[in-house]
Amino acid sequence: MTAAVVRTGLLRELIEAVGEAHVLVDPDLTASYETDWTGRFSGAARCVVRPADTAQVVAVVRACAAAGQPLVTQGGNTGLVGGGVPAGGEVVLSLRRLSTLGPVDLRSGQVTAGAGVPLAQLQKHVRAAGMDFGVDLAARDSATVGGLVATNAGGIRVLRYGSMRSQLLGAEAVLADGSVISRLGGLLKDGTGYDLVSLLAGSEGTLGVLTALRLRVVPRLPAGCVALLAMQSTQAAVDLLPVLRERLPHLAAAELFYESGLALVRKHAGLPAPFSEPVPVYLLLECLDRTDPTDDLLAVVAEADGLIDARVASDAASQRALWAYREAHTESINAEGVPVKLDVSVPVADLPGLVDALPVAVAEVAHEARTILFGHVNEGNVHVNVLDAVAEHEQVTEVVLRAVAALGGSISSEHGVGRAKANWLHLTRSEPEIAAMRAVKLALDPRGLLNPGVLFA
Ligand code: 2HG
Ligand code: ZN
Repeated sequence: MTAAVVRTGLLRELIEAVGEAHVLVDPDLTASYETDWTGRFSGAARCVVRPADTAQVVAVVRACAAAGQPLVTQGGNTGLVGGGVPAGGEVVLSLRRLSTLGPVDLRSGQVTAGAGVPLAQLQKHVRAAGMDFGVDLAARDSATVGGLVATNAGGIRVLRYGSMRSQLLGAEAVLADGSVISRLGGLLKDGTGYDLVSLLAGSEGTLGVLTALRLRVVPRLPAGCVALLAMQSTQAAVDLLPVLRERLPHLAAAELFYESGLALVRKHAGLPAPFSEPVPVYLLLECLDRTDPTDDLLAVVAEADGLIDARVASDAASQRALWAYREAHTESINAEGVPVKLDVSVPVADLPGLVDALPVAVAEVAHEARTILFGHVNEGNVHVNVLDAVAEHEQVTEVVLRAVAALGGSISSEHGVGRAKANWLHLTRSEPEIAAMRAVKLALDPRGLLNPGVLFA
């Protein structure tokens, strides 16, 4: 720490709040907090503060409020919309040290987790108690529970258990003035006024700092089966959904990807081709149950219209091998270059049309661009990753999000709005809706100190 830095009053107060070792100002130490996972968003932090508990978060928020100092809250820094890194000059409030895990309460089917607990650690903890957690996603080792709630993350099990908000039964949060809301009792019924906990889910750090979460756990389903289907078209994959819903009550995931993404996954993760020939569409299905669901899944696969080929895996290692084709997409794309990432959803009937239209629309505004699509088919959720187009990111964002809005879709399905899409919020939220959201923001954070520039431009 330099003498010039020590002189300012705020830094002295932050050091008093969390200890000198946890106020980082050395650029070598702050760097990993200042750039997002994709490498697209970055800004210099005034400093990085690492509180150990809620009382320390309160002290940090109070000190920043007194100094009029903006804050950016950060969990595992796996966000994809620039919502957890500074734009320049903010204090980064890293919550990774809030890593307490309470006992799994089997009577209520609930657990309390600190905001900084990584998803994989929560899963391990809950599974050790014979239960499971309803949300899973590829960034599980780093993504923290607080960040997942703040962005209302979805992932690969939404069709079975819903998004993060659906797992949330209570929360503790520090508001912009340093006051604390604590609703961790896990009441399943509570009709006393506004649902503040639910409001904080998906608020992207703009309304308060989530410090602990009360979460639902789900039964552990030990018997699984995974199938990778080579399909003739996206339409054929979408047309299969009613059959899956009717005949596979144990369906836990339905994921879509294409040759363009698979080629990058094979190149960067070194995986063999899943089938003898490239095919138009890959559909990955997973069933989870108490007893082996393989026969049911096989029967559905055998009769699927539009099927070219299929691989079915019942043992854990072969299941992981099939999942790798889907889960390695994000890292493989980033290994190729910094992508423009747009996470969108449309009514599922419109998904095939969107998938056909997007690469054409993107090519018109970014001639060298490579558009890679993949996603969660049941929710009509497509991850649009555009490589070689960072210079044209505005135009690319504009054409993609307008196409989605024209179909009545959402410009942010599960990653949040962040800084990346704040300028386009009006495309799928009406003026009265945005006015209501701004009114809430103004009431809870009148000086705009929490995650400025996130959600609202
Ligand atoms: C996924 O589904 C994540 O794997 C990341 O939501 C998507 O990298 C992406 O665009
Ligand atoms: Zn996703």
